[in-house]
Amino acid sequence: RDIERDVAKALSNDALEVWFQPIFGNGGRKITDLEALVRWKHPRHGWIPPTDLVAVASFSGLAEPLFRYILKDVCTMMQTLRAMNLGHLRVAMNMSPREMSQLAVDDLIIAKLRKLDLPASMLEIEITEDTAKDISSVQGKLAALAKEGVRIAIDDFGVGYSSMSSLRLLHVDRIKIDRSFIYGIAESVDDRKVVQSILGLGKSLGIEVVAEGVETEADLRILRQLGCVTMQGHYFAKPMPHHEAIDWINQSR
Ligand code: G
Ligand code: G
Ligand code: MN
Ligand code: NA
Repeated sequence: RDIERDVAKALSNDALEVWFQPIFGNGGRKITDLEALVRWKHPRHGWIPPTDLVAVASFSGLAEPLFRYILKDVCTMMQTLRAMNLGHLRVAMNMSPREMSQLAVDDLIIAKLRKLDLPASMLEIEITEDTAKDISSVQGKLAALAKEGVRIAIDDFGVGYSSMSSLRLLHVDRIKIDRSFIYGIAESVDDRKVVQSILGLGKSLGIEVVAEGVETEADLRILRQLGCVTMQGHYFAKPMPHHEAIDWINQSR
């Protein structure tokens, strides 16, 4: 189909962009990571949701080329950060359940990091709870990545399938609370309780918890009250192209 051909063309023409959104520690006071988010502006259809791009690529045999493309831009950002003496900042890359099960993501990542002499500890991968459904096909890959020093986060936590045991089996360093729970936090006691219990879970398992989708001052205040340390959202910063993200970091220092 047309769209499949367009993805192939975008990959060979270098027409995809990877944008970066800061993640903050210390109660929202200090940048700790950048989350990489792919962006594709189709010449006729405009901005295509990344999940659609990833889905099209995976059924047209382009999953690996797309993955390599994004990984390359992620590594370029890591190189930029190191050159600025900001090697303590990490870059987080999203991976769909399909990418996790179908691609040799561990080999691809480890080879790339070694080739560029980049420390594995600068990279975090974000998998979703649904990846944990098919635990046997991903456990070995995650173990290999964790052994190398790559960090592992569970994204969109609370809306998908995952078991408490999978958090241990999958070497999880971080849980990212789905932004649907943060959205209502100022109005909804129930959402606040969900967030509180995920924070408690993280604390008792020794897993860092990130609140995503922080959009207002009120969200921030409540999250701090609940003891949440790590946060991300439009209130702090939106996803930005490579150079804007670097300018943003320089200005906020
Ligand atoms: O950036 P945005 O809000 O449009 O992202 C929408 C969804 O697409 C999110 O679930 C996000 O995790 C996913 N996504 C963004 N970039 C990537 C990527 O590079 N790879 C994969 N697999 N998913 C991505
Ligand atoms: O599924 P995942 O958590 O990877 O989705 C990340 C997407 O969420 C990013 O593409 C980004 O565009 C979007 N996002 C980031 N911060 C906010 C926010 O504060 N509010 C909303 N509505 N979306 C956000
Ligand atoms: Mn994410
Ligand atoms: Na998320």
